[in-house]
Amino acid sequence: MENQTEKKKIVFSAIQPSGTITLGNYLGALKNWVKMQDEFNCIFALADLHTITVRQEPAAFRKNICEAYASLLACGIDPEKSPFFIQSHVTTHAQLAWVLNCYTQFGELSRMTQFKDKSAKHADNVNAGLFTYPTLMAADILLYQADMVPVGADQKQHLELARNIAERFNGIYSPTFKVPDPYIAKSGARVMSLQDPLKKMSKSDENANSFVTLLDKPDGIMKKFKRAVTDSEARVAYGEGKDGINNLMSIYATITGKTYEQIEQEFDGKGYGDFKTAVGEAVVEELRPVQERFERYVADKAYMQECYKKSADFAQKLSQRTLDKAMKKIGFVLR
Ligand code: ATP
Ligand code: LTN
Repeated sequence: MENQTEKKKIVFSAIQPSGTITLGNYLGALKNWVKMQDEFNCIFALADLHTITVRQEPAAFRKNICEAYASLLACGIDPEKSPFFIQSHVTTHAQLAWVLNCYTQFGELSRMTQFKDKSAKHADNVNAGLFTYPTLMAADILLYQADMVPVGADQKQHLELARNIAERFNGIYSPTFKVPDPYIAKSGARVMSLQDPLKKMSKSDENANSFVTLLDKPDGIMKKFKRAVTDSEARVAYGEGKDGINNLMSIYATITGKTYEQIEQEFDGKGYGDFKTAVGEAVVEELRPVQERFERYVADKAYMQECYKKSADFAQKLSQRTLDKAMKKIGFVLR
């Protein structure tokens, strides 16, 4: 937290504690968060307020929050460098979200594909929070005057909305919010389901074979990769109509740093079985140290509490400045 100097760019991102963190979350977002910590002033959050847009069972929700916090520490998020707080601990998020709701059009929110997908999936609970979720996400980002937001490709539309809201507000009043840029990595930004490679890998998929979590045991990971859906061509090569193989190649490339060409050469003349084993082994090795650290963190509740408390104090102070600035411009009388 000491290095929050003025010059470095500000990075903000968050993840929902909606289940066990997947390989998709890790490769699409978290790996980049960890890398960005030295170069930028990073601030990270567990977006627990977002998670209740889908009904949660209280005990499981509480457990998911603790485990997600420990998982991110295990991935290498260092709260000494990058404040890492729990969204509901910082009061400004819900406050600014309300304000921004009044600067967001019904039509804009209606176009969000995540809203359409999730309301189809949870047809019995299409609540107002699910609909206004992107304004809360905009508040998260704009409160910290973030320059950059590292996310997976599925969040691009929400980021564009956050930019539009910021520009609209700045246009009505005067420059108030930094207009943030998405940071979407070239590799790993869209990890697909291992069972249906046309769908994104998601922690809330009913089919557990479709995703790999950060906490899956090595033999479980190997099994899931061996069962991964591919095609009948039996040639390890990137190409149209080979979505399953393309996905495995993308996972392997993101972890090993190899190019698709190098991978094609490496598996020239070999079958899908060998390739799937290699991808599974690469994932197991990548996750091994994360899993070891997870066990230590999750057992140390006192340390986690100290980290999220300190981080929330920092975030509350910093974000209050932006909230006050915005409210003053609107005409509110500050306390
Ligand atoms: P849910 O299944 O509950 O909707 P999720 O798995 O999509 O959750 P989030 O918590 O919404 O995960 O996302 C956290 C971060 O991980 C975001 O930056 C998101 O873009 C990224 N992400 C999620 N799924 C993938 C994926 N399959 N590939 C790459 N990045 C992903
Ligand atoms: N909406 C994101 C999680 C999220 C987020 C954010 C990401 C909540 N607030 C702010 C980046 C910045 C998701 O569901 N993946």
